[in-house]
Amino acid sequence: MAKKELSIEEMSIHQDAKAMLAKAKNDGIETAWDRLQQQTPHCTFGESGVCCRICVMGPCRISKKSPLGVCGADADVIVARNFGRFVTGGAAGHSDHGRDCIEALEAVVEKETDDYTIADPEKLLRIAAELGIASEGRDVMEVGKELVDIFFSDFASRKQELAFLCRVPEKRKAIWDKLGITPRGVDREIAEMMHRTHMGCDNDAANTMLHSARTCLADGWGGSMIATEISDILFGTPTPQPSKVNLGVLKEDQVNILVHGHNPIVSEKILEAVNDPELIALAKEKGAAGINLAGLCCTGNELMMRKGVPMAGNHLMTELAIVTGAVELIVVDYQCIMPSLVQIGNCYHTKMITTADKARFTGADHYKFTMQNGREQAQNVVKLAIEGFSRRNPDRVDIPGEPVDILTGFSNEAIINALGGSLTPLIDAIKAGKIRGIVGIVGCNNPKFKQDHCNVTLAQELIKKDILVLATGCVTTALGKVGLLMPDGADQAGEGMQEICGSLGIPPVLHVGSCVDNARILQACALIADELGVDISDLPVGASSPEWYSEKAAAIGTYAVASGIYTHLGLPPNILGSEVVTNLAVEGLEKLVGASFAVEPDPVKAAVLLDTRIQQKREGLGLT
Ligand code: SF4
Ligand code: MSK
Repeated sequence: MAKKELSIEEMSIHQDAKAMLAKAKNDGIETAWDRLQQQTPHCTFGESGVCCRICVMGPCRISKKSPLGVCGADADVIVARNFGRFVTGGAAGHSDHGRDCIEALEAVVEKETDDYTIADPEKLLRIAAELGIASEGRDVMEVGKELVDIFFSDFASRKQELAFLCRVPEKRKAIWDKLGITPRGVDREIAEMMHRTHMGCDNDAANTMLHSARTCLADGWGGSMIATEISDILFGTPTPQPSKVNLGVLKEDQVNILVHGHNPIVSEKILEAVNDPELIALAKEKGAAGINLAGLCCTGNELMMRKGVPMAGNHLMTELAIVTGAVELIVVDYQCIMPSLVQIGNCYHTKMITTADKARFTGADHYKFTMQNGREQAQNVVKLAIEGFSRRNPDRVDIPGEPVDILTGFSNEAIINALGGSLTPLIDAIKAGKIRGIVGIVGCNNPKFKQDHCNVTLAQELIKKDILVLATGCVTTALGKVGLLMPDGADQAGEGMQEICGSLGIPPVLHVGSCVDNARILQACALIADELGVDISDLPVGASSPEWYSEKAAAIGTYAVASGIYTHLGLPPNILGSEVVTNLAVEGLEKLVGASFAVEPDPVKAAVLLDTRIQQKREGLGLT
């Protein structure tokens, strides 16, 4: 039986979303919420993870009546294999993004491009020093070449461990060594997972789950961390700066271009092009007042963190942004881009432009960006948007609401800077109980939840309990839209947080970046643990992804847990068909890696779980 149809009120907490959901209905546009309705109820075999499709003796699905697949695999083996491949998809996504960043840095240091340069040479030298590369008296490009080699070799096979494991506290590394999950080459762990989950290989659920952890650690401390650090080197390390969020950032009288995806390599060039005086003049010739660039999802986060570019919306706002009728062009790189954007764009005048050969969409125009043609392609793409302005139908335009102010750009460097040069004031505030702990809220939207209800409620509940929130990914937009990314958002926090935020002039929720930037949170935890001489699992910290949907989010959760961070999920992965795997995820991992998953759809209850954990850890450190 299909689920009862949701009212618009039940779909989202945001006024801009609700206005566009109503407009979509009027305009006859189908959205993710409608398609979820059509897909409901979901297949219970798929949902519980007991459907196996990895060979053609099957597909097999496990039930009471048929408890074994044709080969004899049981539910535990099948669920663990499916979960392993699921998180490996996420680790591969982040890490391949990281590899693209290495290739970009390589092109710069080898002087194979005039279109890109190094924006933060100090950071390059700092990381080189961390990884043991001598730089005194040397040209930064030469040092960069060695850095590129180290990063490339992190993807290979002939290594015992990843380069950035130098950031991992010794106690944590000892745990990984003992369990045999120290991440080696990124590609090696990914390939090994595919091998292990081939028919007839790893048929021990717990063993497969341990390799899932290893693969995800290679993502967090490898692929993602490399992507973050190189993006800072190439485009600048984020510093606090103002920006704006919600669909109100679109401008009725201007050419509107949205950038969507994850990797800033394309969007940084689009940003340059929209500021080109010749292109602005061309837009004016065509009757527009200017060219307006705004972000979606994590490409939006990347540009917002570094350049203050406004954010139009998160995952579930991407379709609704087109429904405004005011968007000429959506330029995408990769990940989290719904194919429906092409179909919805066709119902208005919105064109979708793909830029990466690995992420093409039928019906979209393809403008391949390379390190050599980035500037020229960005100009071409912006010209296309300007042409599109004349096709806009003003009668179909409706831009809802006023944008909300936010403060963005809290990289670890910026946080340390705001604290006066070291983490000591933060640690002192934690010791004094003014900040009782830290939780990273990360990830997505999922139409199975009222959009952003859980993301926002959880953050509000945590800051009330004097728990500092670090936000990445699509959660950021949600929290920004309700005012939590501004210093006066601290009015909603407990007394301790109010005092700290007031004295530092910071919001109660710090925006630390995109999905790959969760690596910044790993590094921050490691720095705090080292400062206190403890393991990450001893810290009063937690992570949460209340409305997650993607393989990448599951990979992030898995590397957080394997790094010793208790992690809440708003809904379970597709593992409930196996008691062994489920128990391992929510209990067994605690004994092995000192942290586990907790699943709780209610954000108020989730805040209590995270708070309880934080209190236990505080007491473990001798704090009240
Ligand atoms: Fe079925 Fe086994 Fe093949 Fe999976 S590997 S499809 S359980 S026979
Ligand atoms: S874009 S993975 S919906 S956060 Fe990074 Fe947003 Fe989640 Fe994609």
